[in-house]
Amino acid sequence: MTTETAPAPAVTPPKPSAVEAIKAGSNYLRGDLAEQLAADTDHLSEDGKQLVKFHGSYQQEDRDARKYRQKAGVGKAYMFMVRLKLPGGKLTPDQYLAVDDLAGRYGNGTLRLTTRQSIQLHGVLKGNLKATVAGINEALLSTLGGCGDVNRNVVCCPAPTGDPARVQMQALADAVAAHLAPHAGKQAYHELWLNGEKVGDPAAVPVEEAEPVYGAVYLPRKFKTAFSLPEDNCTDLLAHCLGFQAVVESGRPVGYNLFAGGGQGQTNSKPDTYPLLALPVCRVDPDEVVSAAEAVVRLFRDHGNRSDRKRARLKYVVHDWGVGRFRQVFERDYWKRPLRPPVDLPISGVDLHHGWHRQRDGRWFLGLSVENGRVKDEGRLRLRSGLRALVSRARCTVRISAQQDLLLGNIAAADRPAVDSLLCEYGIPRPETLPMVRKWSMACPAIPTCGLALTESERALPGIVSQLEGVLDALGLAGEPISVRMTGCPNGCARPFQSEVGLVGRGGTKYTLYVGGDTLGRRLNFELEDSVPVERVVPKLAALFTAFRAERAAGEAFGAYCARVGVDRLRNLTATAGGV
Ligand code: SRM
Ligand code: SF4
Repeated sequence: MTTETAPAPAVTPPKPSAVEAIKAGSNYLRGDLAEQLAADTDHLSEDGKQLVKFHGSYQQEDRDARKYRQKAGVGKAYMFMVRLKLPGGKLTPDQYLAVDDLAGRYGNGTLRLTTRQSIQLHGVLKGNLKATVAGINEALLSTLGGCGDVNRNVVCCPAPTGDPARVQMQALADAVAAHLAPHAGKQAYHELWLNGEKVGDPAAVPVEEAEPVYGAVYLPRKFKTAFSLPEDNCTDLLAHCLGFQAVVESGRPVGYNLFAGGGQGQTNSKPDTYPLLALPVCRVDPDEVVSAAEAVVRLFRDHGNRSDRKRARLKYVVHDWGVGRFRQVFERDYWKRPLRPPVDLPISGVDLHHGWHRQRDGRWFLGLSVENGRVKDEGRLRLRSGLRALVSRARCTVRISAQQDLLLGNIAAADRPAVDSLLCEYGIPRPETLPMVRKWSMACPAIPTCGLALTESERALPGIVSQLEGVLDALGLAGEPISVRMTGCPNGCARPFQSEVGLVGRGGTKYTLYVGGDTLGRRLNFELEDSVPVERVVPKLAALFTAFRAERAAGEAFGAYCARVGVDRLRNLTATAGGV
């Protein structure tokens, strides 16, 4: 007797997203970018727009000009953002000065320090794009992989203290960045932006030789890596696809806890998108870090979602599988040896690295707070000119933090007074004179440059922070390190879902208000109210701060208080604050 089983219903694999086809047809990131860049046009085609990201640039438009240009019936004012790839945020004095020159020559005259320790130039016209990228490379820097579906800028505590753990982490961050840089993509980059010479034909060799880690279609989406210390989580380790937390014994780094699956972005219309914190997976030795990073990247390459770009991040693989299955698959198919359990090392601090600090070699570094990472001259605060003067005269190294701040290093003790007087001359505030809430605030660029912005952010936050300073001062809470982060949309570029107060653009002048996160980046916040008009934000927060002052437990932080009392009580407090 034969038994017949019904054939299993055919499952149609989901259709790959349009970007997958663009990558596949690009011959390792070339496409027809060379022709497009040479053409006498002010913008790129849709495919060119996608490919140029891998080379470190985004096509944007001047959004301030949008309305009047529409009225006048003229097209968009196209311009490009150029993002450096700067592992650990490190620059020599000459490199910093070269980037500053380029910002003046081809950009909008400002430098934008990013939340991933990089620098962006904004307002570059298409005709100047090649010269800008070439200029960056002349300074021995690069933009390759600053954006696109690859491992993005690797972040790492930038403090040039010289202690063994930071020295090792900074070297490993460089090593991971170098190892995960696109391989054939590098050739394409040279052809397009530098010498124009074609070195061999990558299409003629097997994919695994041409692009050994990524393959011909690269990753399903961006991938982000961070290094941090338990007592100094200045890189927000848990916001990353992949995090390495140093395990330090008797002052020596002896290994790393590997975390996976963090990320911030969410999309309003898609309830299956959300911020998630990375989870501990295993422990690796220092000499295993690079191969562990590659193994996680390979897992993501093979298992990440290639049809829905909104869900194409490693965080959804970890979340959808559960960390147990993630560990299993990682161990069996990618790490290929037994995983060792992570060491329990709670995150216990974040150092903004502000002010003067002695390096181990006897020299000094100075951490400066840069409001929302924007380096510009405005009014009395001539930050851009002041930094130029400081870097030229003190020949100090420059490091950018993941909090959008700047660390000037390698300064001789004898030069400190001269540096201090230059700060004074250019109106650059010493961090210890700044209110806490300002130092702990961050905002993304949003309008006028970001094409995805629903509201203002960088231009709106300083005013809100000024008002908050007044409220906190009056309540005697000025000394509290309350973190306030703002973004112009829920993509989360300033990591607003981990801060004590998150303000996320909803549209027009309305924001979703989040509270209950953690200054140390250990906890996600929660939504308190949606679509809050900007003028009601401060009154609502004032109501919360007043209750916090009266009801807080000893030593309790604002975010912890909000998490403890819960959303219902908080909503009662804010319901009518600032009007209804
Ligand atoms: Fe971001 C897209 C700016 C860090 C999540 N981000 C963008 C774009 C390129 C807009 C676009 O796609 O057209 C923004 C350019 C604005 C402009 O005018 O410059 C932009 N992101 C930034 C920067 C400059 C914000 C800042 O204030 O510094 C940061 C540059 C980092 C760098 O140097 O590489 C920046 N972006 C982040 C972070 C924070 C982080 O990585 O620590 C996040 C959240 C973490 C994460 O990835 O989950 C982040 N950016 C996004 C997303 C949402 C991704 C998602 O999972 O859905 C987008 C949208 C996208 O990729 O389509 C995005
Ligand atoms: Fe643009 Fe949104 Fe990122 Fe802000 S959070 S830079 S508005 S994508």
